[in-house]
Amino acid sequence: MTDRQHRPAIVGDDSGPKAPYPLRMKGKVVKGFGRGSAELGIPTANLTDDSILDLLAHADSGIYFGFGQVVFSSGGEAIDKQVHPMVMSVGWNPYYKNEKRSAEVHIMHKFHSNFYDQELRILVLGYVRPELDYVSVEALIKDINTDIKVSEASLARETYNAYRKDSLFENVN
Ligand code: ADP
Ligand code: RBF
Ligand code: MG
Repeated sequence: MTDRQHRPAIVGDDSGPKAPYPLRMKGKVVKGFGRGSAELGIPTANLTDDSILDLLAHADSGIYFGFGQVVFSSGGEAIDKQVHPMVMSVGWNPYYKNEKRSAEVHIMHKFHSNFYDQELRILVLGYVRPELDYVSVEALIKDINTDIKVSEASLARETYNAYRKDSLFENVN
């Protein structure tokens, strides 16, 4: 259906996030639909339903950008505590015809392992685009990869990058 050729390389006001952003949330990472890595090659962490209630109340369906941090309760990456750029999809996944609105987060970082059951903290700083239906899974993957580039470029501005030090995040160095 949709195959948009032209997309802006950067989104959000240069002077920094505008209301209702920043939106903050934290929750436990739970199992999703098992499609992210398997079909798209892009893992997306799902949060528990209760941790996204506030987000769903403020955010339309669509794609958002910001920063995320996994707070590992134990194990090898426990000392990592890094804050990474992230993209988040909020909605019904029209391409897959889901029956429940959900939020899933792809973090732009190569983790050594899965982090189910760990705490994920998410700071949403802006909106990228509406949720779309696609002719093919390839077209969806192409747009997600553009979302990742657009989000990284948007977050690199100092007015956004400064939010890495937000009080939401633990032990930021
Ligand atoms: P599910 O359907 O259970 O969400 P996915 O195939 O979408 O499964 O994979 C998501 C899981 O992969 C996350 O819950 C997390 O444990 C792990 N993961 C590893 N690296 C990342 C990453 N960079 N971003 C998001 N999740 C990741
Ligand atoms: N699903 C859609 O049906 N339409 C979209 O426009 C869409 N955009 C996405 C953008 C990003 C950045 C991510 C991470 C996911 C997006 N998805 C979209 C969700 C995708 O269908 C989902 O990750 C897989 O179904 C795995 O649950
Ligand atoms: Mg997923």
